[in-house]
Amino acid sequence: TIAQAQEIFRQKLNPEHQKRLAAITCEEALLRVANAIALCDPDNVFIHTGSDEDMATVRKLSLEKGEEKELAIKGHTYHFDLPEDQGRIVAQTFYIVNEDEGLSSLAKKEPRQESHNYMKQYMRGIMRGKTMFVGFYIRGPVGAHSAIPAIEMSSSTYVMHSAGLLYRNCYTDFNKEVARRGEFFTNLHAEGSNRSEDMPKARIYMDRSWQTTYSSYCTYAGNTLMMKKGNHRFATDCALYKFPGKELSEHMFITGINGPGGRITFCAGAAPSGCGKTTTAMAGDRFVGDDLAQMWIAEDGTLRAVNPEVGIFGILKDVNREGDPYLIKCLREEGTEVIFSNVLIDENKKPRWEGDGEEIPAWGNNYQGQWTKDMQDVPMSHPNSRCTLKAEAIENHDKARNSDPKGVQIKVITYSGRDSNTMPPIWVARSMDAGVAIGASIVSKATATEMGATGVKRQPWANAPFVAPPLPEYLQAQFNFYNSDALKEKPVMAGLNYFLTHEARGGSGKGLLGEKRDVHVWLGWLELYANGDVQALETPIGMIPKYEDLKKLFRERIDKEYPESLYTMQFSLYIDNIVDRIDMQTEAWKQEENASERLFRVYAEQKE
Ligand code: SPV
Ligand code: MN
Repeated sequence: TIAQAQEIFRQKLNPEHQKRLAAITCEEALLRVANAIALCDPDNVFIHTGSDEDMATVRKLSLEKGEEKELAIKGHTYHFDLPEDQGRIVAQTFYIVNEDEGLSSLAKKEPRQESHNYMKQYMRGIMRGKTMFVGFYIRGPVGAHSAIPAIEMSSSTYVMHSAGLLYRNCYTDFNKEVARRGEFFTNLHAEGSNRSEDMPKARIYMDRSWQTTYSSYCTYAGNTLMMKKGNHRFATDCALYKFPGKELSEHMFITGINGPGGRITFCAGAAPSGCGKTTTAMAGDRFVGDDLAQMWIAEDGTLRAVNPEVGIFGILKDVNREGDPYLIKCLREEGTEVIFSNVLIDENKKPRWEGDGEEIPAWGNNYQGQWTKDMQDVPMSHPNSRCTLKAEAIENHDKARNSDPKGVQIKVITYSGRDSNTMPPIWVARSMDAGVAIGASIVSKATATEMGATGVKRQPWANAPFVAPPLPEYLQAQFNFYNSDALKEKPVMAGLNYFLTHEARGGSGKGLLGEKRDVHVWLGWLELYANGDVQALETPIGMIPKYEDLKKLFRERIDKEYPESLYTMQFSLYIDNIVDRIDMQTEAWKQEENASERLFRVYAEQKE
C-alpha cells in the first residue's frame, strides 16, 4: 500500500531525499520505487532531480567508487565492463511471459514464476551496502505525442551518469507527463558483485505487462541502461497495440539533409547495430538522433518522428577524423563530457580504439589488463567499445528540432545492413509495399554489439531483436502504417548498402567499394529524388540513381571524382545473387505462421 511505501521511504531516505520524492505524486510510481527498495535493500536512496548539482554529484561518486576513472582531457572518463559483458547478452535476456503469450520467434522467454524465483534468489538484498539512485526521465520531448516517461533505478553511478547524458530529465514534469500519456516505464538495475565468475547469474528481464525491466550482475550500458533497448521494446508494443496503424517505434537514426534553396529534408534510417547509423546521422546537415525514432502519422497527414534520446552511445571502432569529423572533435578536444567504455588507455591517459587513425601505441591497459603492441592478434580495444556524450556537443546537431514536441517531418526512410555482395549502394522502392519489403529483407553480418553473434543473419527492419510480438504481426503493422489513408505524404523508401566489396564485383582493389564519406552523396541524392529534382532508372528491384547525377553530387558534396567504372561496379545488378536472396527471404518468412501474402507478392514480382 502507499502507507507501506511511505514507511520504506522514511527508513531508507534522508529527510532531504524524502522531500525530493514528495514531489512525485503518481502513486503507482511511488509503489514501484518502494517495491524496488524492498527487493534490493540498499543502505540509502538518492533521488536524482536532474539538476546540474545532482549530475555533478553522480559523476563525482562514480570516480570515487572507481566505476569511472579520469582521462587526460578534462571532462573525459572511462569505464571498463567485464570481458563477458562487452555487448548485449542475448542468451541471458528474457521476456517474462504469461501462459499463452504469443512472442516473436527470435525472442527468448521465461515463465513468470521462474523469473520471480530468480529475483528472490539473486536480487533480494543485492544493493546492501550500496546506494540506490532513482531518476525520472522522458523518452522524447515533453508533450510529444509518443514521448513516454520512465523511471531508472540503479546502484551503478556509471549507469546513472550515462542516463544523465543520454536522456531528458523529467523530474519536474513527471506527474504531468504520466497523466498526459497514461503510462510510464520502470527500470531496475543492480550490478551485484561485478565479477567475471558471477556473470552466469546475469539476467535481463522484460515484463511487458508491467512495462518494467530488471537487470542484474552486468554493467555494459546496453544491458543495464534499460531506458535504451528495454524500453524501446515496450515502445514497440505501444505502437502496435495502442496506436495500431498510426505509430511505429524504430531502430532508426533521424537526420536532415540540405537541398537547393534552403530546403531541408528529413530522413529516418534503420540499420542493425554496428552498421553505420551514427555515421550516417552525423553525415546529414542537421543531425537529430542516431539510434531510435518514434514515428507517427500526424493530423495533417505527414509522417513525424521524434528521437527518444538526447545523447549518443556510439561505437568507436573506425571513428576517425576523416569519416566522423564532428564526433572526433568531441572525443579528442576539451569541452564535452564524455564517458569512454572498453577502450585502451595509453600511458598518457589517452583513450585509443581500433581504427582511430593514429599511430598504434606501444602499450596500454584495457578491460582485459595490460596490452602491448606485440600482442598481434589481440585488438587493443573491444570492437564494441563506446563513447557516451550529449548529442548537443556535435556541431551539426539540431537541438531545437530535437526538443520540438511536433518532431520533424520524415520524407525519406532508409534500410541498410552489412551486405557484401548483393544489393547496390542505393535503390528506391516503387511502392509502399516494396518499401516495407526492403525493411523486412535486411540481412547483415554479425557485429560485436551482440555477445556471441556470428554469421550473416536476417535482421528485419534492424528491429527484430527488439520486437516482442510475432514478426508477422509486426510486418502487418508496417503494411498498415505505410499504406494508411491517413498518411497523405508518403515517404520515399529506400535501401542503402555501404558494404559492397571489390571482390564481390570482380574489381582488382581490396576491401569496400567506396569510402565512408560517400554517404553524403547517397543522402544528397535521396534528398533530390524525394523532392522530384532528379529522375532515376527503373529496375526490377526499384529505382536506382543515374550516373550523371551522382557524378555531379560527388563533386559538389565531397569534392571527389566518381569514375563511371566505379558506378558500373556498384550499380550493376547481379541477378543470381538477388534471386538467391529473394528465395532465402521467401523461405525464411514462410517459416513464420501467418506471414503476409503482401510480402510474398512483392518477392514474386521482383523475382519474375
Ligand atoms: C545497439 O547495439 O544497437 C546499440 C547499443 O544501440 S545497445 O544499447 O547495446 O543496444
Ligand atoms: Mn542501437
